[in-house]
Amino acid sequence: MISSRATAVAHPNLALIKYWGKRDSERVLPYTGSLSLTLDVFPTRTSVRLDPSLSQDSFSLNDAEVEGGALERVRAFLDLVRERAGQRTHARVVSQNSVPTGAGLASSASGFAALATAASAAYGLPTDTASLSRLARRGSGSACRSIIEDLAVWHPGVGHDEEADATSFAEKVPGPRLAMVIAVVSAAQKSVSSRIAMKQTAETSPFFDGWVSSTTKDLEDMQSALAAEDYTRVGELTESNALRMHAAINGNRPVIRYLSPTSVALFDAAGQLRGEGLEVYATADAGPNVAVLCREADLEQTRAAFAVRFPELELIAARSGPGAYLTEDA
Ligand code: 2P0
Repeated sequence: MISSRATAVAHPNLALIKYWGKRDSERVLPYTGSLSLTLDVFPTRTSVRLDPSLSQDSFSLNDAEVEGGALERVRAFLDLVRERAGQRTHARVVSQNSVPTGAGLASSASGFAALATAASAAYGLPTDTASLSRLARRGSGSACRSIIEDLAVWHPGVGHDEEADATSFAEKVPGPRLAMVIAVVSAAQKSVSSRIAMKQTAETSPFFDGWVSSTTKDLEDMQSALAAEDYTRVGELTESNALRMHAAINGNRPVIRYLSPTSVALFDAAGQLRGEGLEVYATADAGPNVAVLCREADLEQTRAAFAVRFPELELIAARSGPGAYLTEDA
């Protein structure tokens, strides 16, 4: 049924096997598959209301009107939705996002997952998870994984162009109960966006080919480890894949180095805690914040262990979260 207004909620995800590099920028098709945990913290709530009186889409985020590049990205996304729906009516988009924007905590993932879900319902597009995931991907690659609850694998898609577009989406995979402690090293906007940095890695880093081939293998191994509920192997692959992504990024020109001395100290602390019998593993996205992977049963102990070692840092405990869902209008 077509309703002219819909509201959706989505949560961020953090990748255990990272997405870094697009083989098709227009369709947001990655060089490799990736795999993530959707979290139960920092939801984004977005409503889309069709309004025939509007000559352009408008977008407010956390009660402030958005202009510039972020607005253009939302408009381009809604243009795609309208093209698919055969409609021309513009929309008012109102979003509340509780993740610190640009802090390397994947605000674009929850944002475009919520927008894809609300816009699909408002414009009458299919709302099954595969269709929503394919659509969310066009807004931001990692958003396709936030459509899915818990553990999600994003398939890179088969072939090129339309065939690849149709086959690149995320779906749920089984695995053990996982959780994360996110150490907020800096809540500031990152210096270079993922979108720009990953393009530079593909174009300039001599390590990019190695990143692609080893991540393809890491993803296969990760899916086997998750299916076998082999937590140790899951953790080892998670930490190693993250460091390989940063190694590839460190080969960029002009230079980018996302990890700070505190980030590196957090990786060291994870290794020390493993030595003391608490099995935790570190990962980091395109910024200095570090997420520490643990068994869900160890979440409070993990947070406490990092609070003792890093009393100055904000530590966020996150469990497995839900996929994107439609909700009542606010
Ligand atoms: C990931 N990241 O797998 C990786 C790890 C950051 C580091 O997906 O250009 O915001 O919108 O497709 O999804 C961040 O990239 O990039 C990201 P676009 P996106 O989570």
